[in-house]
Amino acid sequence: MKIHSAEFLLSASTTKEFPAGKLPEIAFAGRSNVGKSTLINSLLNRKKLVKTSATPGKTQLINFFNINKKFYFVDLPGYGYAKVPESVRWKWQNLVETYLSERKNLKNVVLIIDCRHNPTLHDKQLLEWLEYYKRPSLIVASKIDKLNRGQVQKHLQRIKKDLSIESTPLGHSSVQYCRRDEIWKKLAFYIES
Ligand SMILES: Nc1nc2c(ncn2[C@@H]2O[C@H](COP(=O)(O)OP(=O)(O)O)[C@@H](O)[C@H]2O)c(=O)[nH]1
Ligand SMILES: [Mg+2]
Repeated sequence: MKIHSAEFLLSASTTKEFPAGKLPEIAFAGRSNVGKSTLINSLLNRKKLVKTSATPGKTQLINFFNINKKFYFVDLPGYGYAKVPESVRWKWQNLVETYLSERKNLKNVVLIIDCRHNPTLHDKQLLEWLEYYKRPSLIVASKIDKLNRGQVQKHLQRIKKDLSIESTPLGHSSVQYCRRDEIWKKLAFYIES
């Protein structure tokens, strides 16, 4: 995909703030700190369009980015961060669940899992949820540069088995920029369909 423009549009804290119009959307979901914002930057070839953070739990809003004035990338707040107060967590969950279940523009949800760890209960619940709402998803295993070459396949197969999914997750590293073309090819299909 050739990126001509990539601009931050808005941060939504309520459903009323979601952008109007019909542009297709690709959302990025996963545990806090798994590499959602980094993957977006890596796909767009931008270093700092989306703020990344070594401190987990920073993004509490749904952030929309307008790409090529043709579609949106949507950075969802990360889940599973223990230090967030219950009341705040409930609010995010509500916002994200409404977005995922009702948003007509949403074409695909990229679920990101850290390749080094087993998928969490939250990851599994989200996937079941997406299946229930018949939302197509793409599983990306992040940070594969943290594993030895020989270990990568083993870890990808373990994630596949653990999530009971049909295709092997795509392993990605924002350090080595690997498999970006493959991820784009899959996403382009949903953006264009
Ligand atoms: N080595 C390595 N570090 C990564 C990779 N992706 C993300 N990170 C780091 O992981 C941390 C969290 O990334 P971020 O994108 O902010 O996670 P988010 O909370 O899911 O949006 C940051 O310190 C990133 O630099 C990757 O592919 N390889
Ligand atoms: Mg983030």
